[in-house]
Amino acid sequence: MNLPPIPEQYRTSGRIVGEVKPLVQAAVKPGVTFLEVCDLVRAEVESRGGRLAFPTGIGVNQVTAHYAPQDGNESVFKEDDLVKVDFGVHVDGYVTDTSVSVTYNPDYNLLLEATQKALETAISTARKETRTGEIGRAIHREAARFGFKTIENLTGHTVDRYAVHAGKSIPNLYMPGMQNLKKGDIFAIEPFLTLGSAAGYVVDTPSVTIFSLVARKKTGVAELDSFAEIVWGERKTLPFTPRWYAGEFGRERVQELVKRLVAKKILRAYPTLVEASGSPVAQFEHTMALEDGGIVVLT
Ligand SMILES: [Co+2]
Repeated sequence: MNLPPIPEQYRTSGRIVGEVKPLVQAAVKPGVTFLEVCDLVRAEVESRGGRLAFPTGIGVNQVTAHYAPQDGNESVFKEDDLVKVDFGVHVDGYVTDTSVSVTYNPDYNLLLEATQKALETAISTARKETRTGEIGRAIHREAARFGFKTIENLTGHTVDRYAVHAGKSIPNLYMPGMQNLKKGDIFAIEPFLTLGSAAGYVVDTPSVTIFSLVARKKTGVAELDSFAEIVWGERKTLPFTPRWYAGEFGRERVQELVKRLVAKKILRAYPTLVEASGSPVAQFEHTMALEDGGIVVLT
């Protein structure tokens, strides 16, 4: 039985990601601020008719995922940093997700090369193999070949309409008993590699800059409900960052509203994740579809 074709919006979303990615790679330079790169991603995505699927993540060195700078942040990229920019686009809710690593520090060249190779190996494995554990094994093996480790508690993931993580995971090392891929799945593969001497896993930090609505639910508190309603109107359950609403509500006020909605379990919080031993982490990511004819890379 042939599958219905994947929604055209996935291809549009992936094409936008593919066009914006080289602009991002070129923009990350010593002296450029984190916020300049976030603003560039947003402007380039929106001028092509897409929307951000989640707040653009800026991960410098050991900062591995889920960090979105807020207004007033004056941090700049430095000469010896390893920088990851993780961004995603949705078109009508259809999500594609990517990540690139950039460095001007020659000490990290091999780590970036190995991470890129691990992604390529993972994609060619996925062309022959629907067992997600085996894709993880291929990533891990490629990392080890270069003397590096993978981050064991971060994974690739299926995506769906208005969902960045749709249920299945693609691990970065062999894991038994995982749900396998099937035709029609759209998924991101994202190897994270770090030094052989590193702990090889990430931990939460107290910094939280990314949130999403758990559901559209009323609290009975007017100001909370009106904020949540605005978020729902723009994001549904897709992630957002307080910075996006600071203009409308004021920077401090948004932080306060968000905090109260997290306490009421209306919002989910995604803490910034860092490598446990403080080691630098590299990441590359593509989103692809498993169609009748095989794997099609969308991004
Ligand atoms: Co991803």
